[in-house]
Amino acid sequence: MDRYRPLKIEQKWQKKWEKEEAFKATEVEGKPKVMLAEMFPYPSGAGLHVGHVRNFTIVDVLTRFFRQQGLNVMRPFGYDTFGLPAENYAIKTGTAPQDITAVNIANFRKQAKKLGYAIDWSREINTSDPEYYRWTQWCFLQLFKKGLAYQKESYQWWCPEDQTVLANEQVENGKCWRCGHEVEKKKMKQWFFKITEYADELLDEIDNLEWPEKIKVMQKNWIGRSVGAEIDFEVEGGSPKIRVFTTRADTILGATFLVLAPEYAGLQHIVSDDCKEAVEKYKADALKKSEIERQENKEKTGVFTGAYAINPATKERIPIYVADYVLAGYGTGAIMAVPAYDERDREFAEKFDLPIVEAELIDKDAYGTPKITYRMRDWLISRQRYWGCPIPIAYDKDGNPHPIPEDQLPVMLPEVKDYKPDKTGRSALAKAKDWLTVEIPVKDPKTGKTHMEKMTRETDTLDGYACSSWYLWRYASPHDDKAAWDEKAISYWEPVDYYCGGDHAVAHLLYVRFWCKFFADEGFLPFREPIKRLLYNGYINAPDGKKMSKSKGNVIDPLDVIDDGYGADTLRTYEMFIGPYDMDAAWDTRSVGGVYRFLNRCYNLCFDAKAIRVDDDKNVVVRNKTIKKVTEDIHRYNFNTAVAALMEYVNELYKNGASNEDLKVLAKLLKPFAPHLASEMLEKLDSDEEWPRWEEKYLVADTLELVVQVNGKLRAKLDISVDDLEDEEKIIEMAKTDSRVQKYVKGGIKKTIFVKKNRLVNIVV
Ligand code: ANZ
Repeated sequence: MDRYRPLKIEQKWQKKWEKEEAFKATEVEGKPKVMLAEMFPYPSGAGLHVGHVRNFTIVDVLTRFFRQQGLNVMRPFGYDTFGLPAENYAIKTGTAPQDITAVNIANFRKQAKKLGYAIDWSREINTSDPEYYRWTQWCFLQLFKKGLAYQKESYQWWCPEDQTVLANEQVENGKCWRCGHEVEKKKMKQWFFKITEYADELLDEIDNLEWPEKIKVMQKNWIGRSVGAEIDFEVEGGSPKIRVFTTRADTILGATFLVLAPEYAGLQHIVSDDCKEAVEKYKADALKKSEIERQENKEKTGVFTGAYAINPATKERIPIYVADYVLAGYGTGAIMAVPAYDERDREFAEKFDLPIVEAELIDKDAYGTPKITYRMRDWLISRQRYWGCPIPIAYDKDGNPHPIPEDQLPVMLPEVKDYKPDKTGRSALAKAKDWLTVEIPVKDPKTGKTHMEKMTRETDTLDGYACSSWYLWRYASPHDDKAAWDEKAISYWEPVDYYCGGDHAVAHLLYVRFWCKFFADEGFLPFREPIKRLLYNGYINAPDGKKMSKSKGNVIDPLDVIDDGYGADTLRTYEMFIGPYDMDAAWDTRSVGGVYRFLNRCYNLCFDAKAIRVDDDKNVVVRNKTIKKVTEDIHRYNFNTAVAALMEYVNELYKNGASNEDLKVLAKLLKPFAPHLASEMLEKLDSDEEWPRWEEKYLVADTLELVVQVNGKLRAKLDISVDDLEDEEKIIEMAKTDSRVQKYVKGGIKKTIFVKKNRLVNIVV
């Protein structure tokens, strides 16, 4: 008997696919398309891990599924290569990040090919390639032209020992991650993208997206629209008025003091002379805390400013405090404290012995003006780092920023020897003396004449999230040197139909949406939402259920599974079988073996001459049922139950014997998961790969009655299939949208309850 030899089979098919450029995508006018992508990886030195494999395989299953259905499919690939790991390695070893990155990409590519992914390798992109970042710079310039890229002073974490700016995640318990020195906040000029300009649209359109509910909620909370009012309070002694933001203007009669954020602009004009020292000291301490720490429910701290304001409603004189529970970047950075109604204010009042007045509520609009505030801030994009996309700006002698003309792009990253930031906190680019000076054409506003002017380049680079904010569009025309993306290609392929990732629920996904709306407004994009459907996959944990980490020594290298002789098909199928795709799952080595045995059984059914052959009729019911189940499961992203259905099917075929048709169906349904083995089977069966259809007539007996109640009263009975009973979302949707039910739920649904064992849905309105 012939034996299943995965490595041999896989090599054979991978070679063939490579040679034939089997997955190359080209636009075909009028032919329906599907575009799919994963969140492109950072190619780390450690290579692909189990999480990548899960993520990429989900995309691959869908890719192959749609290909087999005859759709025009594009599945590109890319690398998100700028960032700190390569830079830190460069600082430590002196190796250029460019070189490190090239090695890591080559490794990732090799590994991805070993997994048999149906990637169009001609559409491979790399964000640190000048061919790519030229257009990241172009994107920046468009935002700059419209005033959506701007500079302002902002507080940054600063390590006085390393003389460097730190990102939030590089501050551990108030100390520098590298040297352990206590960090400070330093005021520095930084670049921002004005994402807040699109806050309303970003919020309002979330509901229309086919995205997981939890991601939608996270995005909404992040944007955090808050409807309230701004109210002005006069300050005694003629200092400028203090404007507060409140969502409870109706509580103003109970406002017994004001609180300012320590960073409040103009604080120095308010504080009385004898309180200056105490306020300064308090401020210095507060700046060492992160916003998260400041919002933690610890004992309230604060300090009196020595100044008083007048409550415009009661006309009473109320003290002004500074406290770090009031944040600088939210609202106006000042609040009216109403201890009788607000918990935080109450704690503060109790600690500082301030009056707590249970005043009556008044009309919201009596004082102040309506105001909408957002929790989301503008996006800070400048990094004092070498290994990033250079910001295409230069400064004249007065320090005014000028855009580098588009025809001078890309602003190339210069080669340097030492990648460390300089002592003033500027990136290593500041040490590239030749690179630093540039001549730029400047138009004289009076004469209209253009002359060349010597300027100094910006030494900040862009946040890596800027590079990943437009890469999905680059896939449409990845090597275009005329434009960031080709208009025709992008209107054919995009928006992206399926996007899959297990990270970046908020930042990245919000940034892409923001850029999309901006470029749509500028006439560069024919759509306003970049991603139709999002799949958010769970983590794969170590066999002990804990997160895999090098330090715990519990890391599973997915490629060991291949090299141990199990092969890529087993690895892929196992990671789809491991559990619902959106839930975390623990690696189980025994189960890997189980999947391998299953594939082996598939192989033997097809290739073992002794396997029993039967008529097509014999398995017609189970065959049709399996087609339906696997098709619908893949559509619903239930990859694990699709694999389980294939396993059951194979069991049946072992029991009953298999016909040629049974085997063809098996190979076709198996192909998205185990493409090499399935190709080998299809070749032997002399079959195409076209996705099979089921015939309803073989599935009839399987309907049940579902009872729908509204507030406990029977409103409809529906006929549903047995399989539907497993799908709560679908059941509830069918119940809600039934014409007999609809008139009772018009006023809005409070809750739906599905009792599976009674086949009953109760809708509470
Ligand atoms: C008086 C008041 C009375 C408030 C009351 C609340 C309850 P959201 O819903 O999150 O927008 N606030 C305003 N600016 C702040 C800042 N920079 N830092 C910390 N807190 C701030 O919350 C708005 C409420 O949070 C505002 O309404 C203000 O307190 C506080 F019974 O004003 B309120």
